[in-house]
Amino acid sequence: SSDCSNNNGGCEHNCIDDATEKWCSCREGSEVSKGDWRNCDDINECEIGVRGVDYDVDCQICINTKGNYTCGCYEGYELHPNAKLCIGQFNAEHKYI
Ligand SMILES: [Ca+2]
Repeated sequence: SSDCSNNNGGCEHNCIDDATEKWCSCREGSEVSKGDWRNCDDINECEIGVRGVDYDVDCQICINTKGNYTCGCYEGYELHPNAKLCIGQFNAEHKYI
C-alpha cells in the first residue's frame, strides 16, 4: 500500500500522504535516514551542533542521547531541571547566609 493508513506507510515516525504521494518525516531531534527514507536517525547535537544554537550555551558538557541531548556540569554547578543547561549551585535562591 502507498498510503499511511496501512502500517503507518512503513514510516518509523510520521507518515504524510495526499492524493498522489506519500512521504515520511521524523520527530524533532531526528532526521530522515540517509540509508532508508522511511527510517529516522538521531541528530547528534553535540557533534555537529553549535553551542548556543543547537544546544544551550550554558550546557557545559554536551551528551548526545537518542532523539535529544542532555548535559553534564562542572563541579560547583548543577543541572537545570530541563536537563539542557547548567546553573550555578549557589545562586540567589540557594545562597547560604
Ligand atoms: Ca541526539
